[in-house]
Amino acid sequence: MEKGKSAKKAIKKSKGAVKKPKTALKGAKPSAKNAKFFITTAIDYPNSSPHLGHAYEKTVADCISRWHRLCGDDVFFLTGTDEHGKKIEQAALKEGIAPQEFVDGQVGSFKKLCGRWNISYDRFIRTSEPAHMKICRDIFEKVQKNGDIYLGTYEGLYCTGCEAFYTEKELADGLCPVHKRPLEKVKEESYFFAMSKYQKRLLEYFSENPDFIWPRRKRQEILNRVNEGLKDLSVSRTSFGWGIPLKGDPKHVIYVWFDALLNYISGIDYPGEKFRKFWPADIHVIGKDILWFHSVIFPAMLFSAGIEPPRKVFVHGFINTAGGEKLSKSTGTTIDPIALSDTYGTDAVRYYLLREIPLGEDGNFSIDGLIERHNNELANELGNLVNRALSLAEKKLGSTVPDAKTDNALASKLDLPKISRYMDSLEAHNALTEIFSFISACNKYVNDKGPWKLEGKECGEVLYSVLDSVAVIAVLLQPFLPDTSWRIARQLGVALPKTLEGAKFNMLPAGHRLGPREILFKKIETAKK
Ligand code: ME8
Repeated sequence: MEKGKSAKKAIKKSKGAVKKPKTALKGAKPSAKNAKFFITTAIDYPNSSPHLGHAYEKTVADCISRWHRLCGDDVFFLTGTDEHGKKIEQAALKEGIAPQEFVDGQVGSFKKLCGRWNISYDRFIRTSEPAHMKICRDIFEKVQKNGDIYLGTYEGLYCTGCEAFYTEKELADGLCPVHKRPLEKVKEESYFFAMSKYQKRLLEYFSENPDFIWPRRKRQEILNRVNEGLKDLSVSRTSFGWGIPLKGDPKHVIYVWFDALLNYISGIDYPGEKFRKFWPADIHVIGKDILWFHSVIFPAMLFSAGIEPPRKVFVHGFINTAGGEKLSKSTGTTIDPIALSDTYGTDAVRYYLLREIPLGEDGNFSIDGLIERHNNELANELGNLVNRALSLAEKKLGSTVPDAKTDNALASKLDLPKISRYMDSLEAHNALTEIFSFISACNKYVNDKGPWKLEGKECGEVLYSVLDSVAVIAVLLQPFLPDTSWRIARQLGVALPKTLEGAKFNMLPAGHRLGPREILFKKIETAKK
C-alpha cells in the first residue's frame, strides 16, 4: 500500500497528532510493536449452553486482541471451558450420563459460539484435557513441597453455583450473594492451601502494581478484604469424584478453582517454550463475580509455586436484561447469543454491546436499543457511506480508482492518536464513537461536495477521498466488526493491511478495479422484534 505525501500531511494536521507521521500511526502504546501480548477470558462452565454474558466477555477480549494485532503485537488469545466440579457432575447426573460424556457433548456449543461471533482465539482449552490435568497435579505437588499444603477438615458453607466456600458474614440474608440460594453445609476432610501466608506479599504486589486490578474502583474492594486478613483455602474435595484426583491421595479431587485457574498457564504449555514467551498474562478478562479468585487466590498460588503473577485483571460489567434483571441459567433468564446473531447479524450485536456499554460497567441489553443502533449508525451512517462511495464510483468512474490523492480537509477529521489512546485505556466505546464521527464526517463530505454533479478531475478527487477513507475505516473497524470490515474490503477489491501501519490515507492505487457491491446492513423493521 502506498504511503503518500498527503497522508503524512493529513496526519500531521490531525488534532493531537505527534510530529513524525510515521510514528503517529503506530500510536498503540503501551505495547510496543512486536511486543508479546497474552490475553485470556475466563473459562466457562459448560453445565448448560452459553449465554449472552459469555459472548460479551469473549467479544471484549476479541476486540482487545484484534486491536493489539493491529498494533503489530504478537498476540496469544486463550479461551475455553471449565469442565470439572460438582456443578458439572450434577448436570451430567441429571442427563443420566458420565461427566466426561456430558462435557464432550456440551463443549460444541461454546466452540460454535466462538465461530459465530468471530472470536479469534489461538487456543481453546478444556480442563478435562490430560495435559492440563498433569500440570495441575504438578503445581499442586510443587505448592505442597514448598510447605503450603496441609491436611485438615473443612466445615462450612458451599455454593455449588459459584463452586465457592462462603463465611456467614459474606451471605446476603442467609443466601448465596450471587445465586440468592441457600448454601450447603459441608464437613469433610480436605487439603488446605496456606493462603494466609501470602497476605503481605499480595499487598506489596497491589501497591507496586496499581493497575493490576482494573478498573481502579474494583481494586479498593479487594484491598479492603485482603487487609482484613486471609484465611487458608480448602483445595480438595472428597464428597464427589468429578475432578483431578491427587497423585498421593486419590480419594481427594483438586478443588475446581485451583484446577481452573491453572488453565492460564497450561493453555500456554507450562513450563515450555510458549509459556516462557507469553507468561505473565498481560490481561485476564473476567466478570466481576470472579475477581477474588483472579486477583487474590491465583497470585497467591503462583507466589507459592514460584511463578510470576499476571500483569492485569480486567473486570467487565454484567449484561442484564432490558429490565435490569440479572441473566441467570437457574431462573431461566437467558439470552441465546447464537439466536441473536442469526436474527440481527453478529457484527450488529458486537457493535451494540461494544458501543453501548463502557468497558467495566454493567449494561442492560435491549432489543430496541440494538435495532436503533443498527438502523441509525450501522445502516444509515456506515452502510450508507460505503454504498454511496461504491455506487457513485460505479456510475462516475466505471468502478476504477482514479489517479488522485485524498483531500487533507477530510483526512484531518480522523484522529487516530485519540482512537489509540482510547483503546489503550480500554475505552472501546469511545474509540468506536471516534471512528463513527469520522464516518459522519465522510457522509457530510459527500453531501457538501455533491460528486454526482461533478465531472473529471474534480469528481475523481472527491470520490478518491471517499473511497480511500472507506478503506481506512475498514482497517480501523477490524477489532470491532471483523466481518463487516472484511466485506468492505471485498467491495473495494483490496486485502486489508494487517496493522495500523497500513491504515494510511492514499492506500488505494490508481487504476485499481473495485469489487462487487453489496448492502452491508439492511434496515430492520421493528416488526422483526
Ligand atoms: O465463572 N454478563 O464460569 P461461568 C457478563 N468457570 N458476563 C457474565 C455474565 C453476565 N450476565 N454472567 C457470567 C466461571 N459472566 C468459571 C470461571 S476462570 C478460571 C473460571 C461471566 O460460566 C463471568 O463473570 O459462570 C465469567 O467471567 C464468565 O462469564 C464465565 O462464567
